[in-house]
Order: sequence, then C-alpha cells, then structure tokens
Amino acid sequence: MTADSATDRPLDRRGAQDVADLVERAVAGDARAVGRLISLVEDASPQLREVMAALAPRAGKARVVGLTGAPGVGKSTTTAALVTSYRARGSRVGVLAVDPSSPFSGGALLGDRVRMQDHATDGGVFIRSMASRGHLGGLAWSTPQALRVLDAAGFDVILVETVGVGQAEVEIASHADTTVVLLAPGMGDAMQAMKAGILEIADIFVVNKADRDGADNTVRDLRNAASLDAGAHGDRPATRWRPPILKTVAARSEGIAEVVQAIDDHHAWLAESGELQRRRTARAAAEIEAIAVTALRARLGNLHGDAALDDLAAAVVAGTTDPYAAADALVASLTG
Ligand SMILES: Nc1nc2c(ncn2[C@@H]2O[C@H](COP(=O)(O)OP(=O)(O)OP(=O)(O)O)[C@@H](O)[C@H]2O)c(=O)[nH]1
Ligand SMILES: [Mg+2]
Repeated sequence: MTADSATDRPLDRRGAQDVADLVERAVAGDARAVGRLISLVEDASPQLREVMAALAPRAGKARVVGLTGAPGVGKSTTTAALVTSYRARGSRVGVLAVDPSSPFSGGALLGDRVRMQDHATDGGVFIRSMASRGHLGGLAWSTPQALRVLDAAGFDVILVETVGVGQAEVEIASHADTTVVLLAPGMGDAMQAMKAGILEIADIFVVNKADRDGADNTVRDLRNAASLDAGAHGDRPATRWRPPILKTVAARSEGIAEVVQAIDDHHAWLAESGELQRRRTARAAAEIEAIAVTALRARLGNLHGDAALDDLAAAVVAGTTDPYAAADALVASLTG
C-alpha cells in the first residue's frame, strides 16, 4: 500500500492524545497512521519528541537493508524483486526511498511507484518516498526516525533505496545493517565506485543487468579491487566479512534469491560477530549528535538580535574581547 506525504498536515495542531492514538494505530499496522508519522518526521514536527518516546521501546527488531548505486543501475527494480521474495516467505516489508539531493520528491520516485504497483494492494508492504525538505541536519536524523517508525510498526525488513551518488549516499548507507551496492556493466562503474568510497560501504555487491555485455568484466574489476582491499586489511581474516559479488537480472528476477540469501548470511555474521550491536550503537550515536546539533543551531539562530550577542559584538568591536572568547561565552550560555 502507499501513503501520501501531503495529507493530514493539521495533525501538528492537535493534542497529545491524538499523537498517542496515532502511534497506537501505527504499531497495530495501520498504513495511514504509519504514513502520517513519517510525514511528521519529514516536517520536523515538534511532536516528534513524543512520537519517538512512544516508539523507542517497540523498535529494534527490523532488519534494515540499504540499496545504493548510480542512477539507473536498477535499484528500484531490484527493490521490487526483493519485496516479492520477502513476501513469499511471509515477511512484512517497508520500503523507504530517500533522496538526499533534493528537498522535493523527484521524478525517480514517481517511477518507483509505477514499478512498485505490483505491491500497491498488499497490506504487508509499505512504500514511501522521503525528502529532506531542505531543513538543516535533514536526513541525518530524519532517516533513522523514519526507520524507527517502520520498525515499531512491525515491518520485518526495511529496504532503503538511496537516490543519488556521492557522499550523501555513503551517509545514508550508515543507517543500514546491510548495504547492497549495485553496479551495472559498461558504466565505468566499478572504478567510479572505488573513487567515491563506495567499495568500503558495501556488504554485498550486485552487478545488475547481467543480461548485458561486460557484466563479467565488472565482476572481475570488483574482484581485483576487493583483493587489493583485503591485502590492506590482512589482519583478522577469519572474523572479517568478505562482500560477495553477485550477478542479477533484476528485470527478470534472476539472481534475486541469491541476494536474499547473501543478506541472510550477512545478518547472521553481524549478529555472531557483535558487529550488529556495534553498528546500531554507532547509528544511535550519530542520530543523537544530529538532534543535538540541530537543537544547538536552532538556539544559535534565535540569538540574532539577542541582547547578549549584541553586547559581545560591541565588546569585540571595542577591542575589549576577541571573537573566539566571545564565541566561547556564547556557547557556554547556550549549554549552561
Ligand atoms: N537490461 C536490463 N535492464 C534492467 C535490469 N534491471 C533494471 N533494468 C532497467 O533499467 C532502468 C532503470 O531501472 P531502475 O530500477 O529504475 O533503476 P534505479 O537505480 O532505481 O534508478 P534511479 O532511481 O533513477 O537512480 C529501467 O528501465 C529498468 O527496466 C536488468 O537486469 N537488465
Ligand atoms: Mg529508483
């Protein structure tokens, strides 16, 4: 089922009881309620504090799988095929399409809806695109919060498709338990991915469009790069996860079962090695930091025209203090 972000804005003006009801319905699996909670996240609603407090004890069960890769490589097609596989084994699946580059829900996401329409009437599937709406701190805290909503709502697997390439992609990947990096033949992709630091974030490589020429070359390039990388991390080989390199034709669902298997294997490794706990703790730390920075920035923003700031500015102009000492005084007054 799909839920639209543009609906139900007036919620912000309602009371705590409404928030509690909404959370209760979302936890019971009501798709509209889930969608509205994610809208609150997108809008950076003041009610998020309450929402997150209510959701926190119920979250922590979902498996978060990130799918990333260059535009057009086949992320959405692969996501749709993975949804089919997970549904076949009875898992409830949430799909979050995140666009770090745009404050708007762009055209790629419309395309996703078309591709996802097979699943549109399935109550065990929730599909949602999310944009940062340009607010400061944006996706650093909104992505984990949206994931928490889906997690608490009982989705067993959450697939996060990141639209776009580069640093933002790497950041979004940090929210996943397992990151699947997709490449396609003939795009000079493997080399580009290496340069962009994409290889380091991959837990699983998928060379999609294996029906096209050059897939084996891409696999070979990746193998070479991976063995160089393994040489650089020669220590503790037994405990290290070696990212498998799989070939798929997502458009025909070929190789998708192997991807699901690799995700399962990786999850088992995460749990056994302690890496799952480490990753989730690192994620929580990053989320706390993002919220704290956003709060501090908001307080700083409110200082324009503030008497204390004016006094400090006058003192700097008069030469009785320097800007660093003045900034220290300001920070101390904010956090004290
Ligand atoms: N030949 C071939 N085409 C494929 C395969 N998988 C996907 N495609 C096609 O590649 C195009 C892009 O696929 P998408 O799934 O939209 O790719 P994407 O990575 O989600 O694209 P963006 O979200 O725009 O970055 C579509 O026309 C798909 O039909 C495949 O295995 N083989
Ligand atoms: Mg897509």
